[in-house]
Amino acid sequence: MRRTLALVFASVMLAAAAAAAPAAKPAKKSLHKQLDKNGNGVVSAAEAKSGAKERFKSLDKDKDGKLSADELVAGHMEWFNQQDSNSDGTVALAESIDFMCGPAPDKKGAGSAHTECVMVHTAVYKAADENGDGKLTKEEYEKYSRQQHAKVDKNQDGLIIVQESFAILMPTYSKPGKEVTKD
Ligand SMILES: [Ca+2]
Ligand SMILES: [Ca+2]
Ligand SMILES: [Ca+2]
Ligand SMILES: [Ca+2]
Repeated sequence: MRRTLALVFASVMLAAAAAAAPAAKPAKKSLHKQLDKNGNGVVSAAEAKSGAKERFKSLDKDKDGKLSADELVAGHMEWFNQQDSNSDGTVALAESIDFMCGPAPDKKGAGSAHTECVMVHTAVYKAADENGDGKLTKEEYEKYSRQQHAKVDKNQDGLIIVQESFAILMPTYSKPGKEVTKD
């Protein structure tokens, strides 16, 4: 089941990446790079928003227009595997930041956005690393994802793509998203 989900997810990501950048290897591409469609080193509010929408669609496996806790967790577990770059089964803060925010930019003007991303994401990471040992385990990440889902989905019928679920889908980029999801 998991394998199938991973395969479906991978093929969706492949298709998306093929459209944007044919030569890129999507599995190793940081989230930051996936979102930064125009490649200027900054994930704009519009880029974060369209990224969240794409992700929502790809995670909504049963296509009911809502994200169940299981669907969200499956997506986050996919992220977990992509973040664990040294394959030791846990995600260190540095691995997580690499994936979410990309490397520190050399492009002028992208520096402050990167600093902001690192700050926001460090807070997300610390909240998820329940025992605070600097190693995020799959269990901690899953637990955190379910808690976040439950917090927003009070009536337990699944999340729809509104401001609140945007913050859960793209926690690191939820700040720019807040400005633009009220349409
Ligand atoms: Ca950009
Ligand atoms: Ca669904
Ligand atoms: Ca690791
Ligand atoms: Ca931990």
